[in-house]
Amino acid sequence: MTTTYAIALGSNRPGRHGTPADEVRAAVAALGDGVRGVSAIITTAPLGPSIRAFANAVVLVESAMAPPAMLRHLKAIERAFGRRRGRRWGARVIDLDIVLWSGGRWRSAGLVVPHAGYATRDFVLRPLEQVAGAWRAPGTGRRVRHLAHMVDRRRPRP
Ligand code: PH2
Ligand code: MG
Ligand code: MG
Repeated sequence: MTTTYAIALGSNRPGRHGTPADEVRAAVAALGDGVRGVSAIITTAPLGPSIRAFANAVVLVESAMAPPAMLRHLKAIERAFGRRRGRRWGARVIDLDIVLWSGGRWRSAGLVVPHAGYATRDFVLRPLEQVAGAWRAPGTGRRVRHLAHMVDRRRPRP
């Protein structure tokens, strides 16, 4: 049986593929055949201690893998891109996070789905809305597009 994952991608450090946006594009390619939808790549202000702006995107990936296997797959891609374990939320060449899964909720060692912070992060919700606006987030009963509009309203405008 195949399931669908929404995977958030982020980069705020150049790597061997080029700029952070190039790293995000290369990571989408590395996700391969299962990719079903790709958002725009947006530039976002860092949340947390990092100084450099992020390139962020979200893709939908169809896969028969269970969440722990998908997590291992994403970590292997991160390592192949030169990601090193470092300070929490430090600058990174690529970050691949499972945000939502069509199977609903999952909880095991080191993995919680839906992603703990996504519902309040505009850098996840804005691209997520582009590929999965009608998806209902478990727990909230709200559609992704509704969550995206809620963070939008909270964001201060110039
Ligand atoms: N990821 C983080 C911490 N802060 N900020 C932005 N703008 N984009 C991210 O992807 C991001 C972040 C932890 O993974
Ligand atoms: Mg992350
Ligand atoms: Mg991560």
